[in-house]
Amino acid sequence: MAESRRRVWVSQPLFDDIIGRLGEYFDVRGAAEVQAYTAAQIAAHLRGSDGAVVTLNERIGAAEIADAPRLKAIANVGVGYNNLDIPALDAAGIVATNTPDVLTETTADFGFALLMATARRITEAERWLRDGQWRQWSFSSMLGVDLHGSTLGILGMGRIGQGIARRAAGFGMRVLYHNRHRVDAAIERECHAGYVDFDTLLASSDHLVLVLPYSPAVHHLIDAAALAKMKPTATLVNIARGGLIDEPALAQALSRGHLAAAGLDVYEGEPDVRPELLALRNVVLTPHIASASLDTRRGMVSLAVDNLIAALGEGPDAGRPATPINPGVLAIAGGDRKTTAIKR
Ligand code: 8YV
Repeated sequence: MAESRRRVWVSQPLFDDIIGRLGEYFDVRGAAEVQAYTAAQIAAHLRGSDGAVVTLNERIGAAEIADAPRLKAIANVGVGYNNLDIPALDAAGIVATNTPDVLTETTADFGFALLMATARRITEAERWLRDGQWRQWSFSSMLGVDLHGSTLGILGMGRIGQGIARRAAGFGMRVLYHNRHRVDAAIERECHAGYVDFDTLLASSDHLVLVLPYSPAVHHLIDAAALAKMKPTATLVNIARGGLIDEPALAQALSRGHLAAAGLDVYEGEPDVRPELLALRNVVLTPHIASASLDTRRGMVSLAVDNLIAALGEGPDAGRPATPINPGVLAIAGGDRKTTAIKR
């Protein structure tokens, strides 16, 4: 009897033509519509699957994989992977991959767009106009903060942070950054960026952009104490993860004039946005769209699909997914589950 094909679960509708490539190797179970899964539903889907393509909304940890003995690879469509419990996946011998690089420039573009919208009050001004409040032009209405000649602070100097720094040079901004590790001198030179400690970054930035990966170690890094160290004229932009900011503390700082404005693309409880943020006029709010250009979202799905095919030991790169998060799992030899990521 012919061996049955291995099964792959695709958690959300992505791009059918790209996802279709999985069908060459696997039996693909996909979602026809956008889904908000419970943990139990995710576990049920993983239970019968050999591989999965997931997005940031699907949280996969020890509980979800405990009951998924067939699962060997998870391809995350996104560069951030705080939705995945990597130690638990490591322990289970499951390969995880993400989608870096393909989204760097698009996300840096958006970070800059959100920064400009925030500093120059673009969405607030549009709301005001649409509300019919523009009855007479006024010299002193909608006064914003300049980008040119100002100091841009970048928290997290990875690929996207560097992309934002390169853009800032064209705007005549002085760039400071803080990162877990100081980056190479060659990158600092290319980005015209100077390394400072966290408190100096907070105190010196006219505009501060958050681009660091989220982990419990940096939960609410931007809390009331950090906000108090910022200039009252400063703007804050977050395109990383909502959990980096203590949102009630931010809302309070914005409403009391301790910070000029904020631009947020990510939220701790997304898709729910706190009412106190929705009520403020000096916040630009976007629904987690920093990587959302058609080409880039297609590129992300394509990389995730290629990663999954390779991680499950098929295709031209069998056993060698391009962007593994936990490459150690691929390297492990011996033991049945751990070796099945390599071509059977
Ligand atoms: C994605 C993101 O849209 O890559 C990331 O980390 O936050 C976004 O670019 C998201 O992850 C989709 O799953």
